[in-house]
Amino acid sequence: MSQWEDRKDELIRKLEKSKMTFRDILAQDKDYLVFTPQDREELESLLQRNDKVLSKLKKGEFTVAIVGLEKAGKSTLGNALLKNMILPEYTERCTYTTTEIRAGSETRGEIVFYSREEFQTHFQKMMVELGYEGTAAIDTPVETFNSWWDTMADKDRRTYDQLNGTIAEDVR
Ligand SMILES: Nc1nc2c(ncn2[C@@H]2O[C@H](COP(=O)(O)OP(=O)(O)OP(=O)(O)O)[C@@H](O)[C@H]2O)c(=O)[nH]1
Ligand SMILES: [Mg+2]
Repeated sequence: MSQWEDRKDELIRKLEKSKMTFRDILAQDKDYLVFTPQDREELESLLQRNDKVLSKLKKGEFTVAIVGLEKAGKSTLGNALLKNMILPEYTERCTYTTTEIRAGSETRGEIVFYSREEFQTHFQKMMVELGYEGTAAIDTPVETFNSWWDTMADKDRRTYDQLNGTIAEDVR
């Protein structure tokens, strides 16, 4: 741990030093003798990225992304890393959405809901992925969906088998 802290402090020092150096050079090069406006723009964007890393390092923040196919064990791995049971784990698809966990002083959760329009757009996108060519409404009864989806089994068995337990299940 102390080794990590030492390396972190060293990186903070280096990043701060390079930031000051570039800021100084840019301030003195008012007439674009050293850097062209394009160079300057590139440097500015690098400095902004530098600032982001610096502020994360100073706060001791870092991001771990867990990405994988459905039911791959992402939530289980996340819970193991957190040594807690925060994320729902199940034998079937269950998380359905991107989840973000941040360290904080209190334990709390924030749920962001789709608006009806956003949900409709999302739903339409899933229907297109299933091969539906028309406009799909979210309040269509599930039986109507099931009879249409059954016809897809004859048309393209491979896609049907592939998506039946995933996107089709989400639509249901
Ligand atoms: N055998 C085995 N099963 C695992 C392992 N990791 C997770 N599982 C099981 O796999 C199932 C799915 O795990 P989840 O963690 O819910 O998977 P997920 O990727 O978060 O799933 P979604 O968020 O729904 O896409 C659960 O029943 C877990 O208990 C593992 O390393 N080995
Ligand atoms: Mg999950």
